[in-house]
Amino acid sequence: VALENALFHALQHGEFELHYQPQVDIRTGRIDGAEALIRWNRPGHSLVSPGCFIPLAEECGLIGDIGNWVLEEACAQMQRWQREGIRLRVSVNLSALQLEDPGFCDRVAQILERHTLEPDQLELELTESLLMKHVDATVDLLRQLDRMGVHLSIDDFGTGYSSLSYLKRFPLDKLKIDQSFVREISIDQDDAVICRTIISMAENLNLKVTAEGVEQTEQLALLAEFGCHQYQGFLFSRPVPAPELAQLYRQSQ
Ligand code: G
Ligand code: G
Ligand code: MN
Ligand code: NA
Repeated sequence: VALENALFHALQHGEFELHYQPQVDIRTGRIDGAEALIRWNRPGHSLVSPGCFIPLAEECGLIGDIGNWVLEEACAQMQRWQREGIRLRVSVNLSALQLEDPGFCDRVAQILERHTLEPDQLELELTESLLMKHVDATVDLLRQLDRMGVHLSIDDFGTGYSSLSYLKRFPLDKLKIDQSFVREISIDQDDAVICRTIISMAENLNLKVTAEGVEQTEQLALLAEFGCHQYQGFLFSRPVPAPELAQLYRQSQ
């Protein structure tokens, strides 16, 4: 309960911040996107990991408000960058509960409009388990978002228990290969085969592929050979505050 109260307080007192991890076009080496990742600067505490407080926010019902704050802040930041001549697609992680809000689609449309952004500048990251909940309602909602022009990706791809049938049912733009398959790609033949297979399947389904958790040049070389489009990982950069992302963007152009 103490932590729940602290989360509520954090939202009201502006203790949350977004960091951005570059997403890099493998062929050109240029940053063409960034994933927004929430950070909590809790006074008197060291950094609290979202891996810890996001599940708590989901349990105590604060995820809706926190998720809305994330969307709002990510779009505000895109607008600031746009004014500086930096044009990036920003991806935002969604929790299942956010899709249960019947007003979600309208809210996204309003936020984009208020920040004079094109819908295709925003990407929403969904997990397989999220897609498997309330399949029918989710399909409708995702179709609305897709018609609006918002991009949709599957996060942590390959780690869910779900069947692949949803790749046909949902209007997706991108698969993000989970970092667990990338980690040993250059030493484990099975992981290499999994990555290559995901990439070629995605190619055939007209989906883009982002590899996550790329830390070594050997991993990047293999992913490039397999035809992967984009990568994200400590090899290029950790998630960083917005001003640093702008610097990295300019250096990469
Ligand atoms: O940066 P990392 O430790 O930064 O993120 C840990 C976990 O928290 C990841 O699974 C990531 O998807 C999740 N996460 C980070 N930011 C957000 C957010 O804004 N919303 C949701 N739902 N999850 C987030
Ligand atoms: O679950 P999701 O993919 O949204 O979360 C991304 C998580 O992966 C964040 O916690 C982020 O900090 C972390 N991450 C990003 N790049 C790397 C990397 O190269 N190596 C490792 N170990 N973690 C990474
Ligand atoms: Mn993610
Ligand atoms: Na992921």
